[in-house]
Amino acid sequence: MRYSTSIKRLIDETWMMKKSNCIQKDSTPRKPMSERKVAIITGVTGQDGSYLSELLLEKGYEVYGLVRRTSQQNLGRSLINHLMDHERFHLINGDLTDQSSIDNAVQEIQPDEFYNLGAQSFVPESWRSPTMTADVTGLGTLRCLEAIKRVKPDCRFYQAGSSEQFGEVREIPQTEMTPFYPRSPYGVAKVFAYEITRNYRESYGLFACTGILFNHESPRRGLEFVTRKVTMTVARIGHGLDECLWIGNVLAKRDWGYAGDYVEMQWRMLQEETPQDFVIATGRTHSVKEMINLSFERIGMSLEWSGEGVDTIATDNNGVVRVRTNPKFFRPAEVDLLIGDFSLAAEKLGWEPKTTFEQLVQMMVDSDMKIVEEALANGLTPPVPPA
Ligand code: NDP
Ligand code: GDR
Repeated sequence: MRYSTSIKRLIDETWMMKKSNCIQKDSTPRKPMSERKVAIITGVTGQDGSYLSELLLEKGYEVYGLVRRTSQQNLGRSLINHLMDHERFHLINGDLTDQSSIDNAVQEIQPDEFYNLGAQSFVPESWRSPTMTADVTGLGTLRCLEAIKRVKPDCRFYQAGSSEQFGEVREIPQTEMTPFYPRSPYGVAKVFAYEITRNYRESYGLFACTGILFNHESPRRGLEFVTRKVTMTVARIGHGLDECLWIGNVLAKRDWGYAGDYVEMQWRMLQEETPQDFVIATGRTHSVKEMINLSFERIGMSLEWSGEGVDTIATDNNGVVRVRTNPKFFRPAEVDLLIGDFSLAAEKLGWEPKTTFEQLVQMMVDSDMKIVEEALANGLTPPVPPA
């Protein structure tokens, strides 16, 4: 059975609002307006944008989130609904494909810091919509830099780079010096964004840098990404709503961290004396299969795996098939062994990841179990990951 997107979002909203009530009350010591830092965040409605907004508000910033105009204003903004009443949180309309809207935002807001988190960020979509991905994820960065160069050249700029830039990796683990070899139109767009950010730093002296972030997940992750797809489906199976998880390549490996730990680094990079690019990662890698095993274990099921490639399945203790493979979730080209070396960030920024992979998976399963439970208790339809 399929449920409408609006109902799914409503459930997410209810859950997020309950979880984040404390943030609505502004307990931050007041600073005079002139001393307050002002930040623009693109991609504010996404996973990282919502966490970064909370962080900057806690630090006393005035935060402006750039959002795309939609005909139904509240749909798609569930991750920031709990911030809407905060007196230092504002939205401004704009689109990364539109230079004027970014120019206008920078002109109007005169930001001290600009975090470019907006992107078409789903890798498989980048094969279906390569031109749009290049426009938003690649050229969008150039448009932000142009606006800053022309209107507010002392504004500090953070670019959301990606481990997908490494793709077919040239060395293991990957550092700030590892050459790029992207394997998807998304990865290619991120390489352009990285290079143009470096180029504007070197050509115009802008304080512009890229965080090359490895996969980071959370209960706010989009349902199409593998971790959240797994944890939400496991929660649905745990409540008897589904029987089985349909998945792609379970041998794929990723260096998975917790988004809450990573946004701190986005901020810290802009507080440095000089702009510099950093790899942010955990230095550990796990397969999709391990991630699935841990998720099922959290609801008391252990899995037995058999078969290979598209014939891979996993059964539970009672012989019920709980995982099946669908070739449509395989990619035209996979990336190799992505493992990030975050020693530069550790040395210069005093950073290390706090949340382990096991804690992350448990946090996500528990959160999705709760979302499903609350939806059912309130007669609502629980979220379904996209098929
Ligand atoms: P999400 O997919 O959750 O969020 C993407 C955001 O970009 C949404 O707010 C979306 O807005 C916005 N957006 C999309 N198209 C446009 C556009 N044309 N104009 C303005 N905004 C747009 O991403 P994450 O929060 O997970 O990631 C944040 C950034 O970090 C992205 O750039 C991503 O590529 C990058 N990254 C993420 C990693 C991860 O593991 N999460 C790892 C490495 C890099 P809307 O709600 O309107 O769709
Ligand atoms: P990724 O994340 O492509 O690394 O990009 P995703 O969670 O989509 O895939 C991770 C790995 O899991 C394998 N996989 C599946 N993936 C999805 N989505 N659905 C499935 O059913 C499935 N089965 C197996 C994939 O093949 C892949 O190997 C994320 C995004 O946040 C990017 O924006 C970011 O830049 C990178 O992380 C770092």
